[in-house]
Amino acid sequence: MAKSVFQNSTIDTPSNPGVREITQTEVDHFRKNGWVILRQFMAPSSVAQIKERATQRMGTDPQTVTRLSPDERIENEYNWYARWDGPSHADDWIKSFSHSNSAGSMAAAATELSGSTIRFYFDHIFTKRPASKSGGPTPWHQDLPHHPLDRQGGLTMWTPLVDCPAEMGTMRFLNGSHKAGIFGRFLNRSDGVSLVDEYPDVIKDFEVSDPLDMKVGDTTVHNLAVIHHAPENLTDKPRWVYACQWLPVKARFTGAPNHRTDGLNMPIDQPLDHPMFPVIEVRK
Ligand SMILES: O=C(O)CCC(=O)C(=O)O
Repeated sequence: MAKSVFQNSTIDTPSNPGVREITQTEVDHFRKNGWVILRQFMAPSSVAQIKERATQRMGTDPQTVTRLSPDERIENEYNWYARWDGPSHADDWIKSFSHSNSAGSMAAAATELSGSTIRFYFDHIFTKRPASKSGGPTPWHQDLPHHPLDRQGGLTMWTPLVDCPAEMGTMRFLNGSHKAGIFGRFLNRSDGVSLVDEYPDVIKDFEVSDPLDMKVGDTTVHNLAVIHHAPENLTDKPRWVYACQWLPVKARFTGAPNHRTDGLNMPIDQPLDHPMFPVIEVRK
């Protein structure tokens, strides 16, 4: 069980960040399966803070927003979701939350799960539309091939900002598939081919995790190399999610194109030492 859940539902500062500590059982599940669900990981008040800021920025009928201007909303790049990329770079409260180095914080949990000092890589808020409005499935894929990183060990924390029953499209994982190697790029393919279409044996080799019903405050964490997908959103409401990615500090930049690293002039083959990607050393 969790060492501590929240004593004070208003905790929302970096020194009191509204995230509980994680348990060894959770670490063991993550290392074995490549993913874990952290029940009641975030204080509902923290989730509410993020949701409120997201709604202000993206609207109640959420639209994709850019970093160019704090007010601008644009046509969704992909029909099935709307996104706010990098809220931590635009909103001080979200930054204080995501960059906290307290003993109970996202960074502390990422450090425990990865077994390494970690670097904040990015965060984003995205909503998947109802299937009736094009909110289709996210295809089977691994995250790592989409990033300019030379190694495994990174992880994503995925936190719904609303209660998210399985039919809203919570993720499914192939248990243990983070140890199977790298299969290629399958997100945003124009031919609709997914990893499982091209490598059907993975479904036989690795068990599919059970559907997850998630409540506000629950978070799934997955290794960037685990094979996963999310079914379509079968409800009539948008599925709001806050996701944050963390890297092992030793990961090095390959120079492959990526909108989050393009133009930052980071040297190839070096760690991603840039103010956008700070190393977060957790306070003991
Ligand atoms: O939210 C989704 O539909 C998919 C998210 C995902 O694949 C990820 O965060 O790696």
